[in-house]
Amino acid sequence: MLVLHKKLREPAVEHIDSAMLAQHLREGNIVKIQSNRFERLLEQVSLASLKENFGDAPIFTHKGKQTLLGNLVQGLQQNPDCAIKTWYEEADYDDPRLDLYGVINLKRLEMLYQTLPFDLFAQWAITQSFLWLGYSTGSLHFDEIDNVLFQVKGTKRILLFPRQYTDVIDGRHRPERVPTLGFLSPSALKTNPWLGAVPHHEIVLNPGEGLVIPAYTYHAPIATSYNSISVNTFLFPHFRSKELIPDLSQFLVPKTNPFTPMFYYLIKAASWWFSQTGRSALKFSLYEFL
Ligand SMILES: O=C(O)CCC(=O)C(=O)O
Repeated sequence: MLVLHKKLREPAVEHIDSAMLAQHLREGNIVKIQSNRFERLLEQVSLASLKENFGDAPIFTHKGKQTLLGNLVQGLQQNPDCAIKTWYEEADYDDPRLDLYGVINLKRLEMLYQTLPFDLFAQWAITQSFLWLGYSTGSLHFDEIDNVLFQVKGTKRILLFPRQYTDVIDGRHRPERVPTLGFLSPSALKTNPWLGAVPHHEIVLNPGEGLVIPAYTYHAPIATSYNSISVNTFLFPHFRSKELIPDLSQFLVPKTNPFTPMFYYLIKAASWWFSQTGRSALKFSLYEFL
């Protein structure tokens, strides 16, 4: 008989510097952090200020539609009480929150991009930062890249499986046969019982708190307030900058993730193109690499 829903303790909050961040990522540690380096972002960002200063910016919703950031903020302000589901309840793909959940590369919001703590990330070859707005749906996935997720406004609950369980669960970017929402519901556990059997963290993020999420760690963030705004930064290590072509291991090892290959030179070229033209040249799924 499998042991269901084994919860790990919430990690203690740490104040980290760049060296500690690198160490945690090397060791694959999930760490809750507090850092005053994000203070300018905390001061400057709210739903109202985003609408006022960046209302015309193009943002992608979780259903893959492009809309204006101002419209998404308005949708959130008009729907502040969407029922919050957990990973344990049945849910369906018509959930209205999928339309009220968007992501945008922070470079499109230049003024905010400049407030990022670049010294914290100085030892990585490339960083890409994204702003997550609204009702994060709690869908389960991992990224192939190390990540720091920082809560700017509102609250978020994140479920994470330590990455030694990644292959046990499935090993793909999004586990197959697992619903986008409610992946710990009784029906979902019938299709993938490992999700209920392996231990996980449930971590609450309040404004000013962040999470270190090592590459390949399955995680599922749920926004627990309509005004949730987070900024994450993907950290591309120097050793991968030698790659001239996408990571071919994804084709050799069928279980790795085909959706987030490392294209070091393509990302470099896309960044240059964006700096010259203001236009994007590289997009995977909802992510524009700028
Ligand atoms: O906060 C969110 O809604 C999604 C963030 C996320 O999945 C990530 O940073 O990898």
